Amino acid sequence: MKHEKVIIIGLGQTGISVARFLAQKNIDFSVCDTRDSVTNLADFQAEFPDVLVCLGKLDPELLKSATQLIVSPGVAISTPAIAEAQQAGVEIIGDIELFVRHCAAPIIAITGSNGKTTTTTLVSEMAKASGFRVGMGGNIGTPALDLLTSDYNFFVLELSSFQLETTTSLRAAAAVCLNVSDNHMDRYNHFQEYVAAKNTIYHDSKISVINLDDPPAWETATLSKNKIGFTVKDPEVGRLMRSKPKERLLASHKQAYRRDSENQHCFSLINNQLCYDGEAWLAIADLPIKTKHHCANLLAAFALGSSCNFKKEAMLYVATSFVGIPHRCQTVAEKNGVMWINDSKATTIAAATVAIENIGATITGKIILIAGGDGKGANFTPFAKPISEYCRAVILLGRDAEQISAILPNSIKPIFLKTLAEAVTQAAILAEAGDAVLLSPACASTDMFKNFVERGELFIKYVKQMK
Ligand code: UMA
Repeated sequence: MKHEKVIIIGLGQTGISVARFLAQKNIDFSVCDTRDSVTNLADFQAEFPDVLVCLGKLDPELLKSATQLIVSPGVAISTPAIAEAQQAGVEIIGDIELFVRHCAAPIIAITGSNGKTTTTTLVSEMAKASGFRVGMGGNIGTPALDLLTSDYNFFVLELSSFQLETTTSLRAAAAVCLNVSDNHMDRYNHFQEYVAAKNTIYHDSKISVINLDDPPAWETATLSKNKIGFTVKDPEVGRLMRSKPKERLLASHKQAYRRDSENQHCFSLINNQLCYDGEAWLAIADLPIKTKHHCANLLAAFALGSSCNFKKEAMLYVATSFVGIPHRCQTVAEKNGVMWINDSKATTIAAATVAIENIGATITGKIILIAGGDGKGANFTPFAKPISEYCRAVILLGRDAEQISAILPNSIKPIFLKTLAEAVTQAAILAEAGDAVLLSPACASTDMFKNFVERGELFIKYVKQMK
């Protein structure tokens, strides 16, 4: 038998959580990172003085000598040295796979191109309000393995497509893929490959929660026996659940709800009320955030919570008191009749589009948009529509500024600037009473900032400094 040899790939947050976990289990490991230098190397070596760390190009022979590679989400498993090792029989997993192999409590798993952080937070708050001890983590920030040190009733995990690619045994108690739109096209050959990665969240899940408005997001879920759908577009679906329980949801959603399913229900919007199988739970008027996009996240959270026996009153309490999370359409200031909104977390065109449409529809004036950064290979063409509908001016920053400028309508002349501070100053000059200045970059931040949090915090700082 080959002696166990584990190599961790990546020395970011994930790699360190894996290292700590393995050390605790007395399992030997070494670490590789494809970068020539990593900022936390000294700290890592102080904590793990005996561990071999290799930086720079991955050595295929070294990887092939391992029995298992634990690959961080930021590293593609299609990287030639990793793919070669896999072909040679080395097991390739990620931190989430390691987590599920060692976790005893049920997992609520959430993915999607947009809304996953909000929904994960909502579900976690609903679990707490229902009296459960809950560990929240994954892509949302706390690496999943760091949660295993405490005793929880539930784990609520936000999972990225990268994390799902290296996870085969998830078996969630309840799972949802909220939606799928063009994202991370620098990591995938085509959209379908990205959709497939997202949909693996449903494999062997006990209950699959399905967005009936977004067919790519429910492809694999149709195989599950127990399903709860949600829709903000089709009130008929909700009504049907009440009136014809035996023939629930046929017609338009035939594929999502197979007739042989054992258990199928639906959360929907009917006459501005959030409903369960056609019965009103809550009015939109009672929510602090009233956008359709937020309602969709709430309906998904209700569906996940209901499938895990959360208390209805607890879920309603969280829904009516939730005011949003930082860096997501966060109102930072109102000055001279102009709203200043920080949506730094919008790293995709779809997320920025939702923000532009939601905000554009509620203000009397127009939007001054600050966008740009690392577009991750996305095609910006669909970004033209929301911009031409709702924006007065577009200020562009970062690596892919030129690419965004290429899709702008003729009526909008792009303003290219070098720093976020300059962008805020320029936006203040352009904005008129009734307008909103919106930082919603549609791009990742890493070409100019440490992360989207730093980008958002700097935006807030510059706005607050303005007279
Ligand atoms: N990197 C290399 N070579 C390596 C290792 C990493 O170049 O050998 C680069 C990556 O390409 C990336 C950066 O280093 O640019 C960080 O990658 P990582 O895998 O080390 O990241 P972690 O620090 O472990 O953070 C990861 C998630 N990051 C990514 O998936 C890129 C974090 O999600 C997550 O919070 C954390 O694990 C804990 O689970 C962030 C993210 O941007 C928020 N996620 C993407 C998204 O939401 O769109 C998927």
